[in-house]
Amino acid sequence: MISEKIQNILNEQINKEFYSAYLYLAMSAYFDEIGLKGFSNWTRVQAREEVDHGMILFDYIIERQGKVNLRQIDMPETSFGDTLEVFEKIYSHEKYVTDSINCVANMTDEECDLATRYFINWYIKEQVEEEANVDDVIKKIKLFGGEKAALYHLDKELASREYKYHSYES
Ligand code: OFO
Repeated sequence: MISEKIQNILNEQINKEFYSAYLYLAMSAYFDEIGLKGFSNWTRVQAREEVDHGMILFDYIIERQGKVNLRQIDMPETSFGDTLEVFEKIYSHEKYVTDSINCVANMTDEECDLATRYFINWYIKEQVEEEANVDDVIKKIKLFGGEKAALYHLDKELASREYKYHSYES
């Protein structure tokens, strides 16, 4: 069984993961609106991964005989700037999520909860990957500047991202 402190912080994390999904969906809708289907696809795939992150936490709380407390999800922004601005926003959001995951890890240490410590390691690894993926897109946008042809090709590249469910073990 998990302690109340661990239960609370995991429930907060569920909320952050679902908020992330909302934020990515808002960005996806925006990219669709301005005709960047590839960027829209990339953010939509990311939104689905965020739902998975939330659900893995959800299932873990239940498995550890805790109580899932779903909280209100904040409304995401609905208007955004150019592709660089959006991806810089994504990067800073992911850094915020990384900090939040690190706080969960710290709390598992405080509470001597080794099972949750082991569980949360997957999220630590996942955040490294997410920050790197976003940084990769930012670098490409910066490298090619505002060139329309380059944006067209990057949009095509981002269109190839496919959603696949990855369990927390993999
Ligand atoms: Fe769930 O990793 Fe992004 O926010």
